[in-house]
Amino acid sequence: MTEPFRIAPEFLAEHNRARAKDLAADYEHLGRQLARRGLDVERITAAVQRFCVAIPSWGVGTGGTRFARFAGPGEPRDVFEKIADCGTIQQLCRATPAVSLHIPWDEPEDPAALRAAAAREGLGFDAMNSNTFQDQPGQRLSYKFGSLTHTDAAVRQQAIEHNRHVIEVGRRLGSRSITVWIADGANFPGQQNHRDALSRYLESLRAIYAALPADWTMYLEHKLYEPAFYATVNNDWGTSFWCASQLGAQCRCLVDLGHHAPNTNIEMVVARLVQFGKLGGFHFNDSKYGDDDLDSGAIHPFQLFLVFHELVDAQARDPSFAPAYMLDQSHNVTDPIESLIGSAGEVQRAFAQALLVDRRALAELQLQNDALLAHRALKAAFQTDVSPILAMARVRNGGAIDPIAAYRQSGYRAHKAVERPAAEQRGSGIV
Ligand code: PSV
Ligand code: MN
Repeated sequence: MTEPFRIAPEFLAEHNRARAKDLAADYEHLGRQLARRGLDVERITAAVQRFCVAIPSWGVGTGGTRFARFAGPGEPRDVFEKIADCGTIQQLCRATPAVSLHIPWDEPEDPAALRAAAAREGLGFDAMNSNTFQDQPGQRLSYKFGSLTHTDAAVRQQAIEHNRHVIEVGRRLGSRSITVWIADGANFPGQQNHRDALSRYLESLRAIYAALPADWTMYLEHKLYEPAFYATVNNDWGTSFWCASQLGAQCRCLVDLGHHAPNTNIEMVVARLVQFGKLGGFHFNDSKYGDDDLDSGAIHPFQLFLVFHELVDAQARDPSFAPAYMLDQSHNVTDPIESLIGSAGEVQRAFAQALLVDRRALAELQLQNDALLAHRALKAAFQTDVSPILAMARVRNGGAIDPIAAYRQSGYRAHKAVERPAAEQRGSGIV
């Protein structure tokens, strides 16, 4: 059997060589502009070089809606091929060194072999994701009416055991966290007792929490609606915060940007969770109407910047503050690899822009109640084109100056289309 296609280091070096002069000029120009504002471009580039966002294992397969899924050519057919695609993303953008695995969609038969394959790609494992929102083939009891909050203790126990199993798989992969998202809720007023359902949720979470290794974190992911359209048990950050507080120090809240009502002030949700010591991580994506799972920064880049403004503020106050970042998107009409490379770049961009905020000047303007100039202080940072910083950070980390162009020119997808003849449709594409 021939070896699977990989992008050659020489190809990447040539790509960068052809663009190095222009990048140097743009970077130098931006550096001079920033210096006039009292900012050291090298310090910002170094921070961007350290910035990481994890890739979900399900993200490299083409997504779908409840209407259809249009499979792309050369899609990964198993978890090893998914790891290879994640390796390619990391090779080009150098901001995505970890994969967030979904069990059972990407359950490895041999976790040690998967861990070794990931290590060969320079990848580790980020948070594990459990799945009690679907019934799996051969599953004993159904989650149709809930999992961790089900009225039947036997169903709850089955969902608890699944989560404990996910922790065990994660331990063998070198992961140090689990994200729990449940779809439990109600479609009709009267269908569930809201208080009792939440009590059952907490009780089940306690049983999972008890199985957490001492160096692990458990993230609770809230979601306003869908698939439960009337009421979801863990529906908002307040509920999530209360549960995480009840459980203890190893439990924190995870904010998925798509899991809020339209127009929710998400940066304030972030600020509150940070202030209360319970902000654990993010699922980045973008949306126009609901949980659209569009590419990060595609619709609301200013909101993404404002979220990072809070995060950079949090880190300035507490250097140990280090939430877990992951992309959680569904790529329906694009090549998932291109979307993930682009999205990692957009998240990095928001981070870099937030580093440009003159925080001392902003604090002074806030004290003076100068609303207009305070706002403009944020806008000055947001409106700075930090692209040369992002490209320089990538290249210094060993990646591509223009990763999407490099990916297209490499012919990676065409090679995979030959190597990976279309398999039957898999459930893991539809997220
Ligand atoms: C739910 O909408 C969610 O955001 C959760 O993170 C799931 O694990 C993921 O999407 C995939 O369905
Ligand atoms: Mn999510």
